Amino acid sequence: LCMVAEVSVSDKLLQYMKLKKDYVEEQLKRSIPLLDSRLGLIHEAMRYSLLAGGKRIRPILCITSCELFGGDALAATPTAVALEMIHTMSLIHDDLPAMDNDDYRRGKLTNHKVFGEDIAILAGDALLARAFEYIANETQGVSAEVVLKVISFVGASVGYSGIVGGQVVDILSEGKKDVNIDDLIWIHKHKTGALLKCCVVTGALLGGANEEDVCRIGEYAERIGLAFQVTDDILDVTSSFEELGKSIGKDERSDKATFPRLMGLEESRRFAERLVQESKTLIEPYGKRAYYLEALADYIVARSH
Ligand code: GRG
Repeated sequence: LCMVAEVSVSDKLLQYMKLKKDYVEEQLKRSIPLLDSRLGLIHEAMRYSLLAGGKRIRPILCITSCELFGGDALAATPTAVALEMIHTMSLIHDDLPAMDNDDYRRGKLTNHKVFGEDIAILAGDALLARAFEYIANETQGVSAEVVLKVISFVGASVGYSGIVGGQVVDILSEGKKDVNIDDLIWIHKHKTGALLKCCVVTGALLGGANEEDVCRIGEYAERIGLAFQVTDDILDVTSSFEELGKSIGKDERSDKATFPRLMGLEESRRFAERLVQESKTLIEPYGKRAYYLEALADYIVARSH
C-alpha cells in the first residue's frame, strides 16, 4: 500500500467512517423512488451510478460538520445525500466521451457504457435536479431561512462559480505549457474544492453554526479540499509506478498539469501535509469536539485510493 504521507488513520476514525458510510448508503437507496414504470430506465441509470460505491467522503463531511456544531445528523441528511448526488452526476458527465471518455468508474463500467450517452447525460441532469428538490423537500428541524442559505450555497458551489467553472478552466488549460501553480490551485479549488467546502459549510449551517464558525470551517475545508487533490495527483503517479512496475508514472505520460509535475513529488507531499496541518490548526478552538474533522483531514492525505 502506498501512503502519501507518514500519517496513520486511527481505528476510531475507520469505525466512525464505516458507521456513517452505512447510514449514507441506506439514505441514498431511499432517495430516488420509482415514480412510474415508464421511468424504469432513467431510474436504473441514476441508481446505477449513485449506488456504485465510493468513499462517501462528502456526505460524511457534511454530517460530521453538522454534529460538530451540535446539530442532529437528521438535519444534515437530505443535504448530505444531495451532495453525493451532485458528486455522482459530475462523475457521470466527466466520464462522457466529450469529456474524459472513460470506460470504468468505481470499478464498474461507466454510465454511458451501460446506458448510452443520451441516457447518461439525462441521468446526470436528473440527479442534479433531484439534489435541489431533495434538500428543499426533505430537510427537517431547521428554519426555511437556513434551508434557503444551504440551497444558495450548493448552487454557487456547483455552477460556474464552482465545479463547472473549475472544469471549464481545466479543459481550457489542457495541453498548455504555461500552466503555473496558481492556475492549478485555482482549477482544483473550484473543480474539487468547492463541493468539499460546500459539504462542510452546509453541514455547519444546518447544525446551527454562527457566521464566524461557518467562515472558520470553510477555511478548514478549503485546505483539505486542496490537500485532497494534491493527494489524488500523488496517488496517480505512485499507483501507476506500482501497477506498471515502470519508472514512468501516468503523470509523466500525459501533458496535464499536476502538482507532482509542477512542484515535484516530495514538495507535493510537503504541500499536502502543510495544508492538513493548517486545516487542523483552524479547528483547534473546538477542542475534542472536532476530533473527527481533524482525523478526516489526516485521512485525506493518508488514504491509498
Ligand atoms: C457539476 C453541473 C456539473 C457538471 C459536471 C464534468 C464536470 C462538470 C466536472 C468535473 C468534476 C470532477 C470529476 C472533479 C473531480 C472530483 C474528484 C476528485 C473525484 C474523485 O472523488 P472521490 O475520490 O471518489 O471522492 P469516490 O468514487 O470515492 O466518490
